[in-house]
Amino acid sequence: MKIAEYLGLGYLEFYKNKQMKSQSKKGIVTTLVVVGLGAAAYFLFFRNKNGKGGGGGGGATAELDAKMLPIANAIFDAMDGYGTGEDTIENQLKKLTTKSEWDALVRAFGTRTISSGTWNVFQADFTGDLVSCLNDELDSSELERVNQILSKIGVSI
Ligand SMILES: [Ca+2]
Repeated sequence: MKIAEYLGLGYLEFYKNKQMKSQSKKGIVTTLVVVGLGAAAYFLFFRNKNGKGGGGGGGATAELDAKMLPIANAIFDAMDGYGTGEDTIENQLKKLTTKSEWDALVRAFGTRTISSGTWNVFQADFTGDLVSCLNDELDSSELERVNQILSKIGVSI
């Protein structure tokens, strides 16, 4: 073997080695990128799934809850303080067209404290969800009317 050949072979070996190294480097980088993307995708999916199960995150549900918020607020205002705006409560509940909307309304209402009225020492404030607040504010004949309205969407309180 001529020295030039020897050098050439040596160079070829050196070159092959270098390529293999850079290929395995590329392989490691690719693996890291794939693992990273996988982890990111998993994290996003997991967080999304969690959001839906938890505090009412997910798209359509959150949208419907937001749509029901003005109704929840109007019903709250009708109950808050002295007296009760029965007509307002009934008119607001008549806006509901599906049980899903009722469920969204209950979520939008959440838990609230209804003032019994400023300086009302005869009755304590009431804290609860929509159903328990309505039960606290309405008398039996008013509740009957409310249930008649809600029966059209398959709800009874
Ligand atoms: Ca009241």
